[in-house]
Amino acid sequence: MVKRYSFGDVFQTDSIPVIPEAQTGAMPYMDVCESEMSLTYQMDPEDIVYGLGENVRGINKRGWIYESKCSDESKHLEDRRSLYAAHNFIVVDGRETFGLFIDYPGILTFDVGYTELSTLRITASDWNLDVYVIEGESAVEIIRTFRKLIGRSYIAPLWAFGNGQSRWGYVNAQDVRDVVRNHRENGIPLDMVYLDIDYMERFKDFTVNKERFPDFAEFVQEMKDQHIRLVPIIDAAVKEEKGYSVYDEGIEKGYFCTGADGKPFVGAVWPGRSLFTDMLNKEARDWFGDQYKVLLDQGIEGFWNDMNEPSIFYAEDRLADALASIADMRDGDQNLDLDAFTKFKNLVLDLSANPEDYKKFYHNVNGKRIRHDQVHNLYGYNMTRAAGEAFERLAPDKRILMFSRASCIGMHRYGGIWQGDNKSYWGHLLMNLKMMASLNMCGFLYTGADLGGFGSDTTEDLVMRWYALGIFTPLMRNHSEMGTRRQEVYRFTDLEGFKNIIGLRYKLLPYLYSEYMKAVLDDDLMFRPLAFDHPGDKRARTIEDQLYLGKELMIAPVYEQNARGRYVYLPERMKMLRFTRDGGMEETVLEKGDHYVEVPLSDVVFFLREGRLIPLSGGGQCVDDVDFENLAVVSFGENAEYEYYHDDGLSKDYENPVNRRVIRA
Ligand code: MIG
Repeated sequence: MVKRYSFGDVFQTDSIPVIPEAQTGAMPYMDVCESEMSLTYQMDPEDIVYGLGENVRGINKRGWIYESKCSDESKHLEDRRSLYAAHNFIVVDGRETFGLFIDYPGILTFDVGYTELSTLRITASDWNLDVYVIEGESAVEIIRTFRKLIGRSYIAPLWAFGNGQSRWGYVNAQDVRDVVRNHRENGIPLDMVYLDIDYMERFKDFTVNKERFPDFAEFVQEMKDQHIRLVPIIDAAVKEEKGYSVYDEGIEKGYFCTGADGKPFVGAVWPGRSLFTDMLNKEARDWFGDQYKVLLDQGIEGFWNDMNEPSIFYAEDRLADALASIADMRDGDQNLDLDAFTKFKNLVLDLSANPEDYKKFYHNVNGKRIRHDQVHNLYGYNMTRAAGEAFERLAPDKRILMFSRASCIGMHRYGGIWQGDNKSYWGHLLMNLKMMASLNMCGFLYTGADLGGFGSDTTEDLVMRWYALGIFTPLMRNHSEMGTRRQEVYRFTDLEGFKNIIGLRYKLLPYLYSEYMKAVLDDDLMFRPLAFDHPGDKRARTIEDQLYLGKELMIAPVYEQNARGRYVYLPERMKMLRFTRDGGMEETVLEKGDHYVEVPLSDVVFFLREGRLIPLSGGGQCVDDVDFENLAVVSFGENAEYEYYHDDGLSKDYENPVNRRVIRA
């Protein structure tokens, strides 16, 4: 059951497609304090608080304070309060079980026992918001009700479940060819190569550098002939440059956000001085979406949207002030004491991602001027919506791959997300796992993290362990930052090991795609905390380093350096499946309880539940190679059966009953 409580003058976010009638009575569960602009709940010691999608820390969000404030947050440190997203949905599970969604485009704080250990307090920056209270028998039921409310999640094409290789630093066609050749020659499956900002003409969206890619359409085709799709990046900001058609047109039509003086607001990003399309203005949004056509026409079928928090390196006027202050300092006393030095240093450090800059520009929503900071969390969402809505117009029968960095709930209907600039830290491998569950709760199913870690130098064992998780995530992509150690798997020593692990992804594809599609179509979770299936099991309620994947499997990746294995808790009897480096598979039945499981670096181990089976394909070098019809099965129990989802993976005939059939042992 869903109840909406409305306060003040609510901005229409379109997070929820069909808005239910507002309630008039008092809100259950939460103490509403309008003067403090907050909602408060006293938590029971046993309560778990789930949700918040993309954010730091655990699956149980208790013990920290989080902010919904889309930020270019490249460190993912434990002391941060937000990452790139604003996912305002939580479930309190315990003495009382209920869900809350705050439909609100500005900055929100979720203090989940930070200020006071047992107090949950949600605070808004102004009191214009809709609060949805969602009730149901269990956390799972509440989440399904919520997911139905927010509308069906974006569906990626089947090929996007292949292995993808990316690096900020593949600058021309030859670099891409080398990546593909190294995979193919070594027998490492590959379906996608991503193009980062260097493919563009001086970082101008919707252009391709002609020296680096002399005939782009031809190159796209050359790659497709090898079963490789190129996936270019699109940045949020548009370069200021007369003669660049996107800039000229946007200026002429008035489609960019404006400053207080009504003139286009200038901030700097990759190309230097840039403008920000008014994604909240429908006409401007349609126009921006139409720009993707240039690349679609050259054979591109997928994109990733970046820097759409939006990330701003510096605002023009702040830079001018900083330079003036530095000039003053230069001319004055250069003996800087602590205070003076701090001030000096911060003049430069505070230029980037300065929240004050979000107060300097405006959107035009149906003729009304709205200051950006009040609707900040809707920007990335509406950039991706621009693309998603355009794809419906430009290629209505085709699935286009789309994922974004910034997001809020609502965007899940138009694209997936990747988990942003993580680092090559072991802790970020574990965070990748945890976030899968929280993101699924908020409607983001096509997701994954940069395998091997984006920032910092990685190591072979970290990359290998990370793949042993990444083969299960819908978005499977190795991506790294310019200047860091190269981390394509063929750069390392144990190629056989990598081949085994990545090869297993392709054997599991019939299962993974099936579970993904069923989760989307049934408003269900693909990845679940153990507690959801064992609400009465106290151990299961605390476990955050193992997850259920669909109804059949439990995964428990190794996430510690030099570990030879790990402890795994089985909330019930299960069959352990071990895939070894020689391509073999071992099956061992384990009883309920704790087990130390050895996991050599190149093995993949996971667990099959009793009475279930999973299909396995024969694998392949690309998704096109995989035979989704002639399947082997692995089962645990005699009467096991499986609901298998299979379609062409390209078109949109999702509801066709022939797509679902039952497989028996
Ligand atoms: O500030 O395009 O998260 O994946 O490689 C860096 C360069 C800008 C951030 C993205 C990252 C990408 C990088 N971009």
